[in-house]
Amino acid sequence: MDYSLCLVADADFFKKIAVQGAAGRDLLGLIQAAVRGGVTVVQLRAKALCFREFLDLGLRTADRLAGTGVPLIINDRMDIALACGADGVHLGQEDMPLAMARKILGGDRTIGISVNSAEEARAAEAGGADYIGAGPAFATSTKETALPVIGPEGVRSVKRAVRIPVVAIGGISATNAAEIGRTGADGIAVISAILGAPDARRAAEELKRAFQR
Ligand code: TZP
Ligand code: MG
Repeated sequence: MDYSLCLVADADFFKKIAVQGAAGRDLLGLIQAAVRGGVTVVQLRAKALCFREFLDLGLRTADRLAGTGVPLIINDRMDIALACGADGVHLGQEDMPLAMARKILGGDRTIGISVNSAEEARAAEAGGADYIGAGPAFATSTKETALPVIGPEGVRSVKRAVRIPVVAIGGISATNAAEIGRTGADGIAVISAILGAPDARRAAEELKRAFQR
């Protein structure tokens, strides 16, 4: 799996952030544009949607991604991941325990685990995670979190601690993506740098270029 550019498609983003002109923008259209720009993984995140709304979004996203080779990962919600036939789930430290998720999802599908330290990363790897989401890499206003910013140094220490792929998240933009690239991280995950950009496709292209440099 190519983790180099993960779009965390947050259905609540346009409600939380006052991005000029972004109100009511079509998330599916943005996902599709971002995939054309080189996004390699789409993770759907929707804290405020009810089951039916999330399911509908998941099914429609899966439909759009069919044939692109870009996997669909569902944030937090095992029920939604199973119901829409997603390629995997992404779980935080307070979500369903990894061992339980693996039992339900089986060995073939992907499980990503969010970590804030090298210690949490080691535990996730030992527990059978497929990849790590490490962050917040930089300060971000997209997610309300009390977790400390780990910085590029923190991302580097997570990367050194495990053999599975490490994706950095939090406050990543085309301006600082190269710095994350130098940590050895396998990828970057972004919300606002793509969903908040005037042109999602171009934003993805720029992030990709910046990270690989
Ligand atoms: N987890 C850690 S930071 C974050 C998540 C979901 C938010 C990332 O959003 P942005 O806009 O890319 O900083
Ligand atoms: Mg979570």
